[in-house]
Amino acid sequence: VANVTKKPPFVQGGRRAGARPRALLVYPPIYDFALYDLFLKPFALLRLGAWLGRAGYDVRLVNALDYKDRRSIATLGQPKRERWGTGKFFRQVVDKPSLFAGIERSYARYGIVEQSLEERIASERADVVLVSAGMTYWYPGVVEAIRAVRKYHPRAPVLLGGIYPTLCPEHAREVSEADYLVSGPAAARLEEILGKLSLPAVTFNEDEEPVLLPEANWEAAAVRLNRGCPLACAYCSSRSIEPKFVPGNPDSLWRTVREAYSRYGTRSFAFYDDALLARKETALLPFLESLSGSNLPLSFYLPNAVHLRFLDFESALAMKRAGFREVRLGFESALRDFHINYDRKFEPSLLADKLEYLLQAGFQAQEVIAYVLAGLPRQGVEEVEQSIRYAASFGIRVQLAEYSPTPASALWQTALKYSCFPLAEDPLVHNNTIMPMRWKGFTLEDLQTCKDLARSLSSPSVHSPRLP
Ligand code: B12
Ligand code: SF4
Repeated sequence: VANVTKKPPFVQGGRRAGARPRALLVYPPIYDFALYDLFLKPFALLRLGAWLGRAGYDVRLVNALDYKDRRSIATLGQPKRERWGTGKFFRQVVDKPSLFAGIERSYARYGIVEQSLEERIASERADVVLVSAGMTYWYPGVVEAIRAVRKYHPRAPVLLGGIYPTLCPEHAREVSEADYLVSGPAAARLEEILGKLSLPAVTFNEDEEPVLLPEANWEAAAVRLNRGCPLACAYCSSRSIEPKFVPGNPDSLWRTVREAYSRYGTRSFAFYDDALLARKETALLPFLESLSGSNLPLSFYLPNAVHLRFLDFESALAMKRAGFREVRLGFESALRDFHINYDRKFEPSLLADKLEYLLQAGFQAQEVIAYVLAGLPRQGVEEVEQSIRYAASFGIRVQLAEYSPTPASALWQTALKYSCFPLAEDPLVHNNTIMPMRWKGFTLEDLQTCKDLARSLSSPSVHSPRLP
């Protein structure tokens, strides 16, 4: 009898028929002048992972920003970390791209060493690979990750989504080497792509439930309650990333938090919301109420800041009781005209009342941080100095948020007109460290002076403030 070896029927990517499809999520390394881990997590991928997992996919994550990788520790040393989950990443100084030739700062690759990244990718199997990209100017890490995937999984289709392909789709099409780009929300496009690849359709969930994987939950996790933002500030791209504001489901967030705590002991949670306080009566407040009855030892952080206009005493008190360790506020400027021109966010004279709510609720002044926006097109340094002095005069901490021009924001055309960098050609120069909108009225040296001023004035003493 002839020895017939019967080949198993294969579908896409060499997967045996009937076997669970394998989805590999890849969070790339980052190239930048500086990078601090203020709760930087692959949130979008984890959310997609939940959809894929529910549809029967075997979901695996390769996180290039892992800070516990053994080989990287042996080569580069252990990065300094804080117990609540912030800190440094592995860092290797690399050659600067030629566009940055005149910039006197070192440029670095952040993340696990290349050999570890490749080994992790090689050790996984994949029927489909999903890569997500953060800032537009972080695309070099995306290209590196996709090349590594290609090397070990030449037949696996690679999908790229997130901020970079959403805000710079043409550039991403030319440069990224991905097979499929997803700009903006994933649901419809993902369905279409998976269909084309003869892979099972995913099970969408409107709620912001991420898949819970151990390495995304060490010490800290990112969560999101509401999607999008009801405002449309001229310097922000939120609307093109998520076209409408969708208030979240407090029960679903509570499930996620409880599950992360019981499975992995996660105690710190950072909100990725654009507008956490918007529609708080049906979203944040009920969530905080569920929490306060639970007595779990949890801490909450707001790396993205909240809207001053939506803050009241009730929400301040509920946040304090629930374990918010700090409150970051999107203050931006003390000048009324700034808000009239750019964001209509709030009346700056309201800061005093809003801070009073926070202090009465039990927050210390040093636990309150006001972001002041610096480096907008043709913004003068005096305006930023005034805003720093004004916010700091309440005794709270002040931090600069350095402007990064983003395509699809209302200020983009003005930014193109005044920038001395090729913003439209290469997203690398969206990087706020180089101060893309510098001009004689606000130089790099002025920016440093503002940063020093903010640092020196961020002391706990409380004075009676006066608007400039
Ligand atoms: C959370 C956040 C942060 C966090 C984490 C950053 C990060 N990238 O993870 C922190 C606080 C660290 C941060 C910091 C800053 N941020 Co920020 N941040 C955000 C925010 C609010 C969310 C980003 C995020 O992770 N979203 C998760 C998204 C991607 O998930 P999602 O919506 O579920 O994704 C959907 C789709 O995108 C898609 N998708 C996503 N990935 C993938 C992958 C695949 C394969 C597929 C198929 C689909 C897909 O599917 C999902 C479901 O539909 C955005 C604004 C926004 N609304 O997005 C700004 C934003 C990214 N930040 C911005 C800026 C300017 C900054 C700062 C420079 C601010 C400052 N001046 O200091 C700093 C710099 C960061 C640094 N150097 O460390 C800009 C981007 C600038 C740029 N050039 O790219 C944004 C867009 C805000 C803006 N101004 O418009 N930020
Ligand atoms: S800057 Fe903040 S308030 Fe303004 S549109 Fe963006 S997310 Fe909304």
